[in-house]
Amino acid sequence: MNYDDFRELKTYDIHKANILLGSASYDLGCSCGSGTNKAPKMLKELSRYLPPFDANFHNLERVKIYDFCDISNQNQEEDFYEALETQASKMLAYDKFMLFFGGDHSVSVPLEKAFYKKYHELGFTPVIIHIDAHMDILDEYMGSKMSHACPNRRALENGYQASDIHMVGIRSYEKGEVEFKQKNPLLHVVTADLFRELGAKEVVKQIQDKHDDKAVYYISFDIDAIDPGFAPGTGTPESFGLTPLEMRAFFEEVFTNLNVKAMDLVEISPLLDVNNITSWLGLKLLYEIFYQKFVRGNK
Ligand SMILES: [Mn+2]
Repeated sequence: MNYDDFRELKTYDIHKANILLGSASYDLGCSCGSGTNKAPKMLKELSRYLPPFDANFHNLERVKIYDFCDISNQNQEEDFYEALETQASKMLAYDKFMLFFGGDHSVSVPLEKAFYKKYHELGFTPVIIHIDAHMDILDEYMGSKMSHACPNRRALENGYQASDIHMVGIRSYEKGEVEFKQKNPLLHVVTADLFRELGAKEVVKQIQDKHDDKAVYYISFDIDAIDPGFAPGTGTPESFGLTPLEMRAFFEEVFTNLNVKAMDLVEISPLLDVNNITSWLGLKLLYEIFYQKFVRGNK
């Protein structure tokens, strides 16, 4: 018998789900090194081999994933991003955890926009934690405002305040980004080096201290935040990145201390990978998150 995607964690009853999964199979926002449109399919295929446990014996079967949609490349860019925002709004209306597989990082733009609209209207403060080697804050890159180098700039236009965007793992800069950061000092940047100096607990505490209990968090996780030695399958690999263990420790702090409502995992390119280790790492980190968010303290 072949296993289904996510094996024991999969449900076909949306009301039993605690996670709604969307796929944004898109890579036209990439500058160099494409193939991220193949990631959702690869992640789901590999998940068929993953037993329902984290790394420490914890059973994850209370986690139920409902596969909501797969939006793929279409001919016109606007149509794709609009379709994505529409689907995200529908998913968020269920008040469950929204998880999206990208895709290049441009897919976060409509997802974060839908997230902002929903929670701002309800009186919450939507906050982004952008985990990445790059700040992604250029107004445009190679002629495109929807490049994967621009999502945080679009987020600022879509309602987010500079003080509500936290960037973690940063270590590579375009000149325009450095200038923009200097003009917008409220943007919170934790470089990969600063992360190592402070540790996961202190980084999350600093994020938490900037907000009150009305904050709801969107986690945008670019796999290139992790060092390319561990995560080579990505289009813009950057040396001196975080280790998988540092990332896991960060997620443990994030998901046990902050009210996280949505997350994306972007920039994995199966075409550039080695033995699928980058996809595997993304999946394994998600399973650790599943424990922290849905099982721990909920026994
Ligand atoms: Mn990046």
